[in-house]
Amino acid sequence: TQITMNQDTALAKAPARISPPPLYQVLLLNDDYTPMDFVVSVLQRIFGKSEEEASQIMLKVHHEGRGICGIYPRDIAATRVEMVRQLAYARQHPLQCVMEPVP
Ligand code: TYC
Repeated sequence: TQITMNQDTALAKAPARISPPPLYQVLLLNDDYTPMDFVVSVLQRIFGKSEEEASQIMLKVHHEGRGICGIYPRDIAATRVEMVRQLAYARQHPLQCVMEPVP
């Protein structure tokens, strides 16, 4: 009989180790002009927050200067930042939305 080596023996590779996608937090920044109810509606429409949660995040931004709207893979974070900017631009509000890598 003949003994053969196959890929599971001599040529076996280490198992592929895949890493999860890098995550980004999307933040709103405070300003003096954007109406509170507009910020709340953005948090509901773009980030799927309840009115209560949206109000809490808006007030946190209002008092602390910035607040996290959500944490997403890069493309989803970037799309939501663009959507917020588009809504704010259309209504002529100075609302700023940014994304940054989760530490
Ligand atoms: N500071 C704004 C006001 O007093 C409200 C506000 C909250 C603006 C959150 C931006 O990201 C923001 N009307």
